[in-house]
Amino acid sequence: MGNAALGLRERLARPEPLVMGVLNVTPDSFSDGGRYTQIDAAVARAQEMVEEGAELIDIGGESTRPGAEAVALDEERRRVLPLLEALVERVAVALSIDTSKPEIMTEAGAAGVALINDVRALQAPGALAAAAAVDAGVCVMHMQGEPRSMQASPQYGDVVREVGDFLEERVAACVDAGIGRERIMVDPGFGFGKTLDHNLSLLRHLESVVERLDLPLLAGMSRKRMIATLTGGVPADERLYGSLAAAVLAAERGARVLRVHDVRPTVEALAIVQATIEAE
Ligand code: 7PJ
Repeated sequence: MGNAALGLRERLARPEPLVMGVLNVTPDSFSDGGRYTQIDAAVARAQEMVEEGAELIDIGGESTRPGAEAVALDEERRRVLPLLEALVERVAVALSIDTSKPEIMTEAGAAGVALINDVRALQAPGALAAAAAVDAGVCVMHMQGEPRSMQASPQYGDVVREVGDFLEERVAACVDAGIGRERIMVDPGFGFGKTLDHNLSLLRHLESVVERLDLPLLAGMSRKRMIATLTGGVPADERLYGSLAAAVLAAERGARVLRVHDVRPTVEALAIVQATIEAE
């Protein structure tokens, strides 16, 4: 049975927000040991996140952090495909592949992935067609520039309007390519070619983005620099409290999927949000 059969779409139709756990497989994420050890470690981490309440696991083999260099196709394939195949067999939640490469989309589709998560919004040549041919959802994200240089000097007239315009255009491109609206999620791309003020405007006005696009919205702010900047520059593994506040604010404004590193704390925080939304 393909992992896609686990019903991400049905899950998104329910009102509770869901947590996507981040599983990075860049060389520094599960250091030392051979390839099997790395796969075992990554599978164990995925299982841990599922036990903590993750309903989606996002597998990423290309670092898209500010300043990161591009990764070659073969290298990305080697990082993510054996792991994806192992996870499809061993975890009982939907799997997402964080990629911009059409070849990886096709191969991940054959392996049973449930979501194609593309920070470049399917703009690479061949990506729309590759995603359209896979039986999976897609997440299109806004980014200004490219990871290597995107934080140099991000500029917008009206960030909320421009991000909305871009997402609307990409949704239309998806639909034209044969990707039905029921398969599409959108993401404003926190931290991707945005200053702190841009990120905060997007968060403050997230509800208007949700209403404009009228599609499930994914928000990823976990441990990002915007959290550090607002909390005195704390290192990445000490950004939990700020990350939780950001996830709560996004969920309260209508985000349906929260992409996070700290699954259990986020699941617990979101339980309070959802109970409050449902209260009399
Ligand atoms: C995001 C992502 C995000 C989506 C990364 C990091 C950078 N995919 N992949 N949204 N961020 N859809 O986690 O710091 O915000 S990688």
